[in-house]
Amino acid sequence: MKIKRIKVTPIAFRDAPLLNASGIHEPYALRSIIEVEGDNGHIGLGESYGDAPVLAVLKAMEGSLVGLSAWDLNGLRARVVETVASLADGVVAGAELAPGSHPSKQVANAYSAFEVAFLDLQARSLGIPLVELLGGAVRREVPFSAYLFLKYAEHIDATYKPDRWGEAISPEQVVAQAARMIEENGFQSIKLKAGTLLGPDHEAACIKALRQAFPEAPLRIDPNGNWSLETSLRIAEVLAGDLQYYEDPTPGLDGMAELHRRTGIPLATNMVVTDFDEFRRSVAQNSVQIVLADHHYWGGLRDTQILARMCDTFGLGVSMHSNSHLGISLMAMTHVAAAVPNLAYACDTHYPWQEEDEEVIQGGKLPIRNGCVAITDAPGLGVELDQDQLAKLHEQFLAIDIRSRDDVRQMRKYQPDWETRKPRF
Ligand code: GKR
Ligand code: MG
Repeated sequence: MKIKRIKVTPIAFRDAPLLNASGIHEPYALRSIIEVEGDNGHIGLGESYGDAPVLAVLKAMEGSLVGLSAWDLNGLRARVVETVASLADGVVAGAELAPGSHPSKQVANAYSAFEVAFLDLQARSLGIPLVELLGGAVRREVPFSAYLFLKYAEHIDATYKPDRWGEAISPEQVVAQAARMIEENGFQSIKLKAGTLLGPDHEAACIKALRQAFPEAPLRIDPNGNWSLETSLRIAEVLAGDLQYYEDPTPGLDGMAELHRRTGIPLATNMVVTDFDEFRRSVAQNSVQIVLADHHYWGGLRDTQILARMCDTFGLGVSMHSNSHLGISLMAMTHVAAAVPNLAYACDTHYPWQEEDEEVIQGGKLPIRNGCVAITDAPGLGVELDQDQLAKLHEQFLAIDIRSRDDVRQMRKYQPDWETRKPRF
């Protein structure tokens, strides 16, 4: 089976005013939707970042893959490497909180975007679920966690009406957000995004309130490296006993290693271990105990399985990181997670934050039941593209002026003197 046609479509969908270490989400998130058509008429789907530097590579790949065998993943990798090298001069910095958009990840993330679509095409052609190409499902239902954000009620500059979640600034509001997200999706684990301008003590108070409201739920807090070692040590003392793991409290492999040495608290990351070289360095100094994988920048579904195997070999836990995404990514995450035997923690997903009318797959948003996304027997990823929705979200992309995610620029609309400073606290 040869590749007959490739189409990469940038899209934009509404995103809530979620606070984080860089600042605040912009009113729209960007993604790329990838369609890979084989000469047998089947179409494989992929979803990746939509930021300009990533999009430039994905677009440049459109012509170079036609005629390649859909089974030739080594050939795909070689063509990605060639394309990235030919574009090297045009590269600009990527968003810090979306590690996959960083220039050093260009090959891994472009390869991943097409690898998923190639695997989807292969599986559809064989009439089997994609997970079977990954060795088969060790679980049919993949657990995800409630991913909470401190947030404003509305954007300062959006032209659309406020999202349905309302403000979440006080601990009581954060508990209400959790209750609603759990009620709607059945999540059993809870993660709070921290590192925001509200400060570590306020965020620790939110965790205390969550602990009281949900005494049994595993809890995580993720300040995205925005706390100094001293602050991380102080908050570790406050939250000792409340956390399942402490995610990226402080920057760098050295800082994380020192924090673990002094507290013994399990540390998770999607920031200091983002490739195999950082994995090696982390293992050498025991910087982290849980790696949050993300196929979008770890080089695809098969490399994510290799990462999981390495975690097993070195006695580390493995789970999954997420940025704002739609259903194709959710199903790619679910298929690979279903094929990872040592996945012992509920994965992250931003999916509940995405609006009902902005899913790009047929049938609308995928259900999350009992906190899990299920693998079905449908071929490939098990989802079909809704071309009308794709066209609508592409129009939306064309109508806005955001071309790369920039949460700092957005925060300056609220606070003109807002600066990039890490760690801030
Ligand atoms: O969407 O604000 C956000 C998150 O902070 C995201 O960008 C991070 O990459 O969710 C991510 C994380 O776990 O660090
Ligand atoms: Mg994180």
